Amino acid sequence: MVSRNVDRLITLEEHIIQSQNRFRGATGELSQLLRDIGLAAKIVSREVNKAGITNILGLEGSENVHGEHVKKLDVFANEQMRHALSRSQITCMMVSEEDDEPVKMESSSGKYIVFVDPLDGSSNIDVNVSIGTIFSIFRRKSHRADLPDDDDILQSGLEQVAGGYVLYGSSTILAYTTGLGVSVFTLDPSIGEFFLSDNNIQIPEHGSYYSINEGSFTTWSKGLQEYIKSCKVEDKDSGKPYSARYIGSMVADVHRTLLKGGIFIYPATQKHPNGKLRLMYECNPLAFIIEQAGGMATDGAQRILEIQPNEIHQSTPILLGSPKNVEEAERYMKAYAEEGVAG
Ligand code: P6P
Repeated sequence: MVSRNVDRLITLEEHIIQSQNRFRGATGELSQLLRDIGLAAKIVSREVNKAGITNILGLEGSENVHGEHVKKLDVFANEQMRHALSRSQITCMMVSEEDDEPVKMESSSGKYIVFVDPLDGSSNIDVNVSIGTIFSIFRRKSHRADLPDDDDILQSGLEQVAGGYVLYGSSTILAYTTGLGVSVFTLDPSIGEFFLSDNNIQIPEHGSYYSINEGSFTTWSKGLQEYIKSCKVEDKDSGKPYSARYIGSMVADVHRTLLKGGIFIYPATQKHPNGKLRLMYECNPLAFIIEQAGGMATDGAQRILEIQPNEIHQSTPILLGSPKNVEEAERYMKAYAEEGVAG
């Protein structure tokens, strides 16, 4: 259970409290919010891991073997996150991939706004591929006596106070950062505790994996096409040819990139001219994690975290991973910039 930079069993709760003590004037509210998210993750993990057995994969409205009203897992996960966030009255608003509009919490005086993709990659559930929950936490700008407004919601990723993800795979892991490095926890389902498995994780400076859906190759920019072609040609200095790895579940592809290095790309394509992945509840929190681990995350031209949002569900192209890999990809894309999106 204990692994890198960890010399004794530390639970998620203990780690959150210890981290809180490093923030002068911390009130414990962010710690409570992170613990609430951890609880929701345990509940979702239990359902994800028994989905195949209880036929919960059914569409909404049907009944499972226990005669329970069956929800699709992403609806279930969204409800669990909403319950967790409303319980402690610390969150004034939740913005979810599952809800068209921001959801006002019972307590409009809460200090935080939480963006969440409750179950990213949910289309992979039916084929037992790893899926994930992604969360991003901002402090409201408006006074707690007022109702939250657009200025509270449309903040750049640089304003995040915390970000992280849960990966429901062969084991359930939770990774988060509050800007003091990235810590990764592994769930021991037998006792329902997340234990610290990697503290202050650092992404390799360079990696030999590239991760992109090559099915849309013909619609990429010329520069990206040339970069990916270069990944397949022998070049001893850079360890090419690289290995291609693409799971099609962002949290799983990003977690592998964090641990093994390399680059993950979801580019602009003809079908998704602004990219497919969502800025506020997919790209921002994962960019926060990758940068805190010493990596890079850009849209091909600027840091993801510096993008000023104008819409809660807007998407963005994204390249993230080891600095050397992202820098090389950007060099290719800039060199051919005048070509635009090919095809
Ligand atoms: P494509 C899953 O549906 C998702 O939102 C991300 O988790 C994943 O990275 C991406 O879409 C995969 O998209 O177009 O390659 O199937």
